[in-house]
Amino acid sequence: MTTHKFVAPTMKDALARVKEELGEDALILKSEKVKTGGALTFTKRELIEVTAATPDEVKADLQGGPEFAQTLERTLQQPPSAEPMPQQNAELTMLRDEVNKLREDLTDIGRYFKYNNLPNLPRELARLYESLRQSGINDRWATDLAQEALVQLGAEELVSAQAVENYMVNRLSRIAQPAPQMTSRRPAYTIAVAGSPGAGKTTLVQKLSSDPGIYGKRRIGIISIDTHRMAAVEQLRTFTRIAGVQLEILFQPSQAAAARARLANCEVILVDTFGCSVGEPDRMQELKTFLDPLDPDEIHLVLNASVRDEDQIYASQSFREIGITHLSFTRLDESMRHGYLVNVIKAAERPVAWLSKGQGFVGCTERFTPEHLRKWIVLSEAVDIPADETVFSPLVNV
Ligand SMILES: Nc1nc2c(ncn2[C@@H]2O[C@H](COP(=O)(O)OP(=O)(O)OP(=O)(O)O)[C@@H](O)[C@H]2O)c(=O)[nH]1
Ligand SMILES: [Mg+2]
Repeated sequence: MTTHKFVAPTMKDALARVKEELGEDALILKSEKVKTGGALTFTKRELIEVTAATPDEVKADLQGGPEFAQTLERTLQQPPSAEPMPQQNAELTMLRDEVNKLREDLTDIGRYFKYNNLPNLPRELARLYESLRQSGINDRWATDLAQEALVQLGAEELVSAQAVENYMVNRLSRIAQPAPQMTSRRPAYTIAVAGSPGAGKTTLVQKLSSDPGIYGKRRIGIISIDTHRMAAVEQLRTFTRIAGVQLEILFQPSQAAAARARLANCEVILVDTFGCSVGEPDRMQELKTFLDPLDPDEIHLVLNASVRDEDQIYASQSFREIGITHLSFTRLDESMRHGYLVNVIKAAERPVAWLSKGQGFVGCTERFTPEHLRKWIVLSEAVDIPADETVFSPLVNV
């Protein structure tokens, strides 16, 4: 068969020459790297050689006998070379970039229709939607929730503020789940608290152990592993002396078993830990070496509710490695709205145990329930929509 060889510095140039000389329909039979130049290595140059033929030339050869067909088949069956040529690499990268760009454009178009062309919402749902957003629930998520409610609720429910509210509280409580009460009745049920410095861990331990509405009436033991600061040890010594609570201080993880044994008669053991900043992997690892031998039934990540939700989410991700089982929030008294906590709970994927507000030890801590969710997302002062206005078009910036 008549074939044609084209040698050029790049694949692009070689293909351009093939097209120019053999036309658009030319068939590429082979391409390979070839070296030209003198015998000396440094004078050699790498070029691309493309073997091509016109469709008529190929056909003539196939008609002429099976030999070329077999050669062609063998060539096609050859595994692609392990290392694609630079030009092929460049072309693949370009193609991949194009596809990714197209994908991004499509996602943007999808988002535009989803979030900017949200159908008009019935008044009660529009009101709750606005309330969700003002309470701090992520804008996009609030839009998804409103759309979902529009599909799920019947016409009668959609005109009832109560029905819309109940739907949303139920929906969110599937994500922000209240932690079940202590399940095991085994003695010395152990609850550890962990979190960033100043999150309110020690205060929470003091509240849980002294509030008669919580564990205040039970036999409580406290284990402290916060020996980094002598002031912290002294603070707990004074508290436990006054509260009549047994205290064990752990300086080494190896002391864990003996400390637990001394507290064996306690119904609940609370473990207070040193604060770990999210950027301190060594400290986090040290915390884990203390907690592992204590084998707590629950490990609560204590989060300061007045910190930005993104930072709380970041903390929740960092503390995952120590085996966080629950979330407890403190300092709720320091912020006015709390819907943004649902963003944190959603990201952390852990049930919520305690909510704490105020510095007093008694009466400032509550078990989280769906009713808290209701208070968080239904803001009485949320944008009021005039009674005669039955529709509302929320616009969300993409
Ligand atoms: N307003 C308010 N202050 C709180 C609350 N909980 C704790 N605090 C205060 O926050 C400060 C830090 O609390 P701690 O309990 O010492 O925090 P911690 O996480 O043990 O801190 P480190 O041991 O240093 O990591 C103290 O001044 C507490 O009184 C709360 O719910 N509301
Ligand atoms: Mg502390």
